[in-house]
Amino acid sequence: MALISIIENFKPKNDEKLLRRAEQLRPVIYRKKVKPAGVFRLKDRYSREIVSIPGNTFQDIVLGKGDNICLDFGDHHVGRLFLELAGKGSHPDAPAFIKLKFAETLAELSENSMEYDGWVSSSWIQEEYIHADTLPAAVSPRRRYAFRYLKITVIDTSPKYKLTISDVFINTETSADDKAVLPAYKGDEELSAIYSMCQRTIRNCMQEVFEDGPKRDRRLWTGDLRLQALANYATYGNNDLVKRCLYLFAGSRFPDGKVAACVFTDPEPAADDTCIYDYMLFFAAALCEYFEETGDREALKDLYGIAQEQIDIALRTVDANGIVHGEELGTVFVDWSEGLHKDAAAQGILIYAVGYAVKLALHNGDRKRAEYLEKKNNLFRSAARKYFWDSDRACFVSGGQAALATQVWMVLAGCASGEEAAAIFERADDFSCECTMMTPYMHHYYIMALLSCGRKEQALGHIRWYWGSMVKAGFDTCPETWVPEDPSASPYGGTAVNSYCHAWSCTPVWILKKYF
Ligand code: RAM
Repeated sequence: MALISIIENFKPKNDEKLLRRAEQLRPVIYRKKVKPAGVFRLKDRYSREIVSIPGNTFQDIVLGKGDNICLDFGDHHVGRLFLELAGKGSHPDAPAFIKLKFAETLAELSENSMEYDGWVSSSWIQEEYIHADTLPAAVSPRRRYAFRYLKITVIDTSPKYKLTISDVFINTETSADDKAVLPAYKGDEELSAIYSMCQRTIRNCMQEVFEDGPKRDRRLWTGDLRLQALANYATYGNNDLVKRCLYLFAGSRFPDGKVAACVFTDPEPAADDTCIYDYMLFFAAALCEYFEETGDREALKDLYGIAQEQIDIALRTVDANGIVHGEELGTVFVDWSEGLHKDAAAQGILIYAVGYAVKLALHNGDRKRAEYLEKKNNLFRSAARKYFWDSDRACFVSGGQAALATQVWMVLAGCASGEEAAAIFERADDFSCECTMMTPYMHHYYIMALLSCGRKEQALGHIRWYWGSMVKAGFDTCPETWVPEDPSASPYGGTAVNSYCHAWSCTPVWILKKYF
């Protein structure tokens, strides 16, 4: 499913006061110099075969036309590259022409970007062609990159000279303060490895906002923010960054008041003309959790009305049977899995979000609103039971399909609970076969559903199996989509644009500390 929304003449509704507050909360960026930890080359430019380099140093390698050299910076980093090139042989009589390929994973290093033909722009693929007219030359691409590996391929020098690399380093960037990081979760080897992969992920996505991924799209998404904030509370505790992002979403919205799925911050804050029904509703959850974490009354006062407005907008799409029609507002996302029938999940998401709006109302001393919403939720739950519960199969069915994502959202909405819900998840594998969940984002909600009905062991087992399989596959940070049985799955029509450091995927940092 391609997620592309274009609204002609879209003009976001901006609130200067809220945007000014967001600006005041712009974070400090911390920088650190990182040198390569290893060096190797690929047998051929796009080969997966690694050839080791004796001595493991780059300074002695002489590169001619067609040669490549790969630098391993030892871990995933976000930052800017500095490279010093020199000529070897006769005086250079032609420019050195090189290609830089930045890769978050080893597999990405061997991909040929020309073969990518998906619906997400190929301009995200991290590569640059550079001419050095004179040598020696200091080369520093203007773009910030997210990578562990760097491949330098020499497109050409000249018959008179070859190329050497005299120095190379990354100046890393993050708004996560390593000195302020909270103690790590102490688990066994497997859980500790999962924790540190997840912590690295949130760290590297913390920039001037919580970026979904520092490779792509490098910006703020509402649904991502809700989970990023949780991961942040358990690790770096940069609560002002969460606040800044909430104010950005509130400060630039759809003309009709909807919180956009995503907000651009440069050159000026501007809501994207994309509405995701689920994300719009999660604004209330993110605000509620932020308030519970910080007790920040200023934010509650400024943003409460906007959070409740999102709920009211969604309530207007509920039909006479008590069933919501989120698709009238924008995309109903739920997960990237192809073929997922989303009606029941949309109903569950509404009930779930209304639950947070109730809590928010109580935090704000708004009893009447809380009671009104509680009543609505009871109706929505009855409607969900009536339309989506299949008593023969003893599970929820949407459009004839009993997907695991459907069960998750119905349980999180309280449409089944206790033993009934637990019995559903005892058969989780059957539902998973019906439609495989594709993102760690959806797996997060699965874990939360398991915990809500007392299946703690299954939840921990699932963290070990799912996130553990990322560690086993060699990821330093969490990928945005991950299907252990199909490592090259991509919702975009090609893995070249997949992000391998995606903060919606790193919630075990929070889950492990809170529940285990
Ligand atoms: C992708 C990004 C982002 C997500 C949206 C729905 O573009 O991965 O994280 O929120 O999809």
